[in-house]
Amino acid sequence: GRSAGFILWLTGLSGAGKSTLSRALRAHLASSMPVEVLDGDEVRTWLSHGLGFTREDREENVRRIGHVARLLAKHGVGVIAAAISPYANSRAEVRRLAEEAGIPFVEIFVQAPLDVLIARDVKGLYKKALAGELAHFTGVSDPYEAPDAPDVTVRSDVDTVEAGLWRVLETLRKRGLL
Ligand code: GGZ
Repeated sequence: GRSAGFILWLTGLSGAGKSTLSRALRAHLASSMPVEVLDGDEVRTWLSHGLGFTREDREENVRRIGHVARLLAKHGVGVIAAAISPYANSRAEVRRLAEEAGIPFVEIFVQAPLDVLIARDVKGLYKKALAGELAHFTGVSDPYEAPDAPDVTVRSDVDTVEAGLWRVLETLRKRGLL
């Protein structure tokens, strides 16, 4: 195994499959290095407790996740950060800070068409948002700026979890991170 850490940054809409891909990546990487998952949903219970979904709060949430990710990666952890992170400039900032610290940063766009997410709606959040009961809901009543040039794109409506996993691993191998 290799000792250098890195940050895998998963961005995408709610329900697109970021958490599922994170778990698959963690299971795969854990045999060769220490791994930590920073999931937006969980981070908001502790690290970002009290933050909401305004632009300002989302940017703050992303900054905090980025900071902890750098601290961990600096010590050899393979960090998997999964947050909607809807704003391109926030993602660019976390990338810049990581790269300035010499930490490899891989942006992974977990993509699925909105109509598929609305049809799935595991948590019933899209239904609420579409009914006007949830303000600032990403993709419905709040913006999502899709990445222009992600390092990897995983289509969760087309690819299996396995296929998505292999696509990410292939990129990590090419970058010499595995
Ligand atoms: C988007 C929301 C919202 C609003 C609650 N907009 O799919 P989930 O349920 O389990 O994960 C989503 C999570 C989004 O938190 P993040 O930290 O990933 O967002 S960000 O990066 O923008 O800071 C969703 C739930 O919280 N959720 N309200 N209004 N998602």
